Amino acid sequence: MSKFTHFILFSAFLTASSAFAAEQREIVEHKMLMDHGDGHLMDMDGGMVMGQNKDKLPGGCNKISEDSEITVRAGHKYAKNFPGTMFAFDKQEWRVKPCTRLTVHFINEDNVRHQWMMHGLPKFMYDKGMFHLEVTGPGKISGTLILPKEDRTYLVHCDIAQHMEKGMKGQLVVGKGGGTFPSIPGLTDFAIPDNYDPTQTVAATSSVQPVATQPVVAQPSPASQPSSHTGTFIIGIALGLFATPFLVSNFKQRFKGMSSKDVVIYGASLGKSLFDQAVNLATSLYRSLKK
Ligand SMILES: [Cu+2]
Repeated sequence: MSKFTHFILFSAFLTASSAFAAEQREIVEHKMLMDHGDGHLMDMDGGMVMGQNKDKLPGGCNKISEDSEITVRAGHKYAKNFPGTMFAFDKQEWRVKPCTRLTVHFINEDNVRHQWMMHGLPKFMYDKGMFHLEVTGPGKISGTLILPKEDRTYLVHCDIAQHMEKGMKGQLVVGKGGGTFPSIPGLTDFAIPDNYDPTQTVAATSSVQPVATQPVVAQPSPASQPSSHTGTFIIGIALGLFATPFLVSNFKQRFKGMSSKDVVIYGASLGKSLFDQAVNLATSLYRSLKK
């Protein structure tokens, strides 16, 4: 190989390896957390655990049924699996037995803040019924809680503005669970389904009950009330059909014996007055029809 070929190959290698290094951002593990009491731990680098509970048994649990660990990854790249989303967890559902002591290792692979926030826990044990892991990424944080005895499905989401709406949502099922949540990517139907089919818009508008949050319903549907544009259009076509033969014979008579120059001058002035008359006629006709 020539020196030049070597140079090209070496440059290509450098470019590829630096791009790879940029993709593989280092995950910082947040281990040195300050304990603020009541299960609230945090550090000064964007790591936080709320609702940590390693030993208090929820009512109905005589003992810890089992120790379990899950690793949850959060990041923009996991949204690729779900069209229309921007953020996601690597999984959308986790299942544990009642009275499990669960340790969650939460890895945020993005350069922004993400959370793994659980709702609906008994409030006498967990402040606001929440267990909450948060890390400004890229980083890893771990926390532990003990789940109640009841079969129940708990909402898990990231509470940073718009992250849940854009896909970062899941559910933790204890035992047999109880119900499910809408709009969990790949798992449950969206609460408000997207409709990209223009032919279905009319049907959807007439069948769906009016909802304040759907502005499309506020417009009158074409079937129940013809729009003013349609009315004007029909009058225009009718005028054109009736007026054309009349105008043609009229012009033939007027232009008899005139030179071409005279025709142009006459036509220009006639054109304007005809146009004005047509507009007046159409307007009055439309008004009378509308009454
Ligand atoms: Cu987030």
